[in-house]
Amino acid sequence: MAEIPESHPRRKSLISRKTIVEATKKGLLADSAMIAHGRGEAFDYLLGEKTSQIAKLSIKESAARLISAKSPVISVNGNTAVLAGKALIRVAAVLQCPIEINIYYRTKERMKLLYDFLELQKLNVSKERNPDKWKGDWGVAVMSVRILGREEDGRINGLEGPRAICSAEGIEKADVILVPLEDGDRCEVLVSLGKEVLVVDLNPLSRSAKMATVTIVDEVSRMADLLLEYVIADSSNVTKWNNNSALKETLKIISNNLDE
Ligand code: PTJ
Repeated sequence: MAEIPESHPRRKSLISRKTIVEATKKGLLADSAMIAHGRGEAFDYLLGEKTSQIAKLSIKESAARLISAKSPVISVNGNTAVLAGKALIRVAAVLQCPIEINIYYRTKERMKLLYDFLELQKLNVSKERNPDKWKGDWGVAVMSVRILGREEDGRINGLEGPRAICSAEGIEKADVILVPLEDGDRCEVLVSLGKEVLVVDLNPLSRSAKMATVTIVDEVSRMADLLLEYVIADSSNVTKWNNNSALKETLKIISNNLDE
């Protein structure tokens, strides 16, 4: 694929597309990953391709809930792993929580490819300098993040078939779950099991966006970088989050963009 010039106005979006195309060729992603990505891009365009004030608040709220959780977990699917895997490993290292690979289109081959991909990313992240304002031994913190998912020893009660499979030490045990690009049914069941579900989805009208405890309507890699800042800042101030009104606020941004 041709080099993308530094000056290209849509450089970031073109790089993400390239990442998705290359990961597809390697077998990491679902067949429909590009369709899902395209839908996300369309919503991001409507939102001005930037993190809104209300999205920042929802990320801050999610950071607080993850920090305050007894057993937090970060669930990643194919698209999330390739677009934001490194950033989410950094978040998991600061929180000292596991990452669980949990994919909608589950095959043993994809689970193994994603596991190897994330273990390699972990090694790369462990060699980075400490993130801004974080104190401690970064290499040790990163390498102690467990990548779960392949054990398949847990179940999500209330779901049938492969989508119920999870890790006993991860999603099954968790009280707070960050799940980017989640499907509506699973989100609903996880909430009904009493778990706090923090969803990342650029579509403010998706079923998961409406079902979640906190919905972050933002692009997953942008939000992951900001989430890292907030978990390091240790803002553990959980509020009575009104998700419905946050979603309405987001829809207003889309319609107000018409007037700009
Ligand atoms: O890896 P798997 O097997 O778990 O499959 C992953 C996909 C994403 C293919 C699967 O979960 C799927 O089909 O998802 P949907 O139902 O198409 O939903 C994807 C949602 O994520 C849509 O509402 C998109 O707007 C949103 N989305 C797509 N890309 C991004 C995004 N949200 C945030 N950041 C993105 N980069």
